[in-house]
Amino acid sequence: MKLDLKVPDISCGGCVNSIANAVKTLDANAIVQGNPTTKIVSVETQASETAIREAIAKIGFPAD
Ligand SMILES: [Cu+2]
Repeated sequence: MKLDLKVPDISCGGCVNSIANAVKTLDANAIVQGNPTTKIVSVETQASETAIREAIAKIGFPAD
């Protein structure tokens, strides 16, 4: 499944890395790409959207 999430609080590559690490605790094979300018984070994963949203909100990056 591929998700495009709008994550307003990302401001740099470090934020994207933090999100990638959180997603990878759910799915080690997930592919995460984020753009600090557009605030769009694309996630390719087998994990559910709900689980992804919870995991990233927990580390301070709630998605719209
Ligand atoms: Cu950052």
